[in-house]
Amino acid sequence: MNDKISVIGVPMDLGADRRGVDMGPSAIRYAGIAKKLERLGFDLKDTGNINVPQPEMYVEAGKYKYLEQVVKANEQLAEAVSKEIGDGRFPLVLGGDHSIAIGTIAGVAKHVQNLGVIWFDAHGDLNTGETSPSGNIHGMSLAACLGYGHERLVSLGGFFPKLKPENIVIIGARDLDPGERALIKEIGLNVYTMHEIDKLGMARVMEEAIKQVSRETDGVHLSLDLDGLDPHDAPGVGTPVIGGISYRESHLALEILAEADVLVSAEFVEVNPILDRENATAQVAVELIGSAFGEKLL
Ligand code: 6HN
Ligand code: MN
Ligand code: MN
Ligand code: MN
Repeated sequence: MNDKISVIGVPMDLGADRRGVDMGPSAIRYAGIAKKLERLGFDLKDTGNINVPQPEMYVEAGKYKYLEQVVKANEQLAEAVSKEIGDGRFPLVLGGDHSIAIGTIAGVAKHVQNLGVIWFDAHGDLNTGETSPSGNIHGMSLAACLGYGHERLVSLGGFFPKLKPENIVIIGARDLDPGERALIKEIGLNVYTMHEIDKLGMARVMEEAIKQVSRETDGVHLSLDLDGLDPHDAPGVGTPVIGGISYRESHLALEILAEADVLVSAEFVEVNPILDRENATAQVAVELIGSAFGEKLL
C-alpha cells in the first residue's frame, strides 16, 4: 500500500439537494482522520476542499438538478485527484454527497487503465435522469461512470466509459429503483444485496468481491457511502435505509480489503452532521478509514 495519502475534501450537497452533507468533510476531519492515519504511520497531506457553490445561489428543478454546478465541481475534483496520483500519492476523498464519485473516478481512471470498484451502499446510484425518482445526481453517479445518463456527466474528464460492469461490485444494496434493477440485469452487474450478506456472511462476500474486482484490473477504488451501514450505527446520512450492514460487519469488510492490498484510491461519502448524533457517523467513518488502511485490533 502507498504510504503517502492526500486528503481531498468535497463539501458537495448539490447532488443530494439537501443541506448538511456539505459539512461532511469538516465533520470527518473533526473526528480525527489525521491523527488516525498518522498513528498508522502514513505520510499525510490535507489538500483542503474543492470549491462548491451554495445551492441558495440557484433555483433548481428538473431531471438533473444543479447539473452545471455538479459538473464544474467534479471537474475540479478529477483534476485534484489526478494531480495527487501523479505525485505518487493515494487520494482519499471526503464527501459530500455521492455525486462526487464521478469526479473521483474520472481522476483515478485517467491513471489506472482498468479500474475495479467496490461500491459500498444501500443504493445502486444507477439512475439516469429518465429513471430517477428525485432528479438528484448522487443517485446517478455509478450509472454515469458506466456510460449511462447525461452526456456532461458521462464524458466528464474527457473520456468514457470510466468503468466496465464486470470490474464492479455493489455491496449492501437494499433500496433499488425499478430503472436501476433493469440496468443491473441488462449489463449483468454483480450486486451483493443484504440478502447475500445475510446468507453468505460478510467474509465470504468480501473474498468473492475482491477476487472479482482485482482479477482483470490494474487497481481498485473503494467508494463507501455511509448509508450502506445500518442507520442504527450511522444515523447521520440523508437517505437512511433500515436493515443495513452492521458496524462490525463493515469493519470486517474493510479489514479483509486492507489485507488484500489492492486499493489505489478511496472515498467516504454522505456523512451529514446535521442529521447525526454527536458526530457519531463521522467517527464511524474515521474508524472505517482506519480499518481500510490496515488498522488491526491486536
Ligand atoms: N446516495 N435512489 C434514490 C434516488 O434519488 O435516485 C436515492 C439515491 C441515494 C444516493 O445515497 O448516494
Ligand atoms: Mn450512494
Ligand atoms: Mn446511498
Ligand atoms: Mn477500527
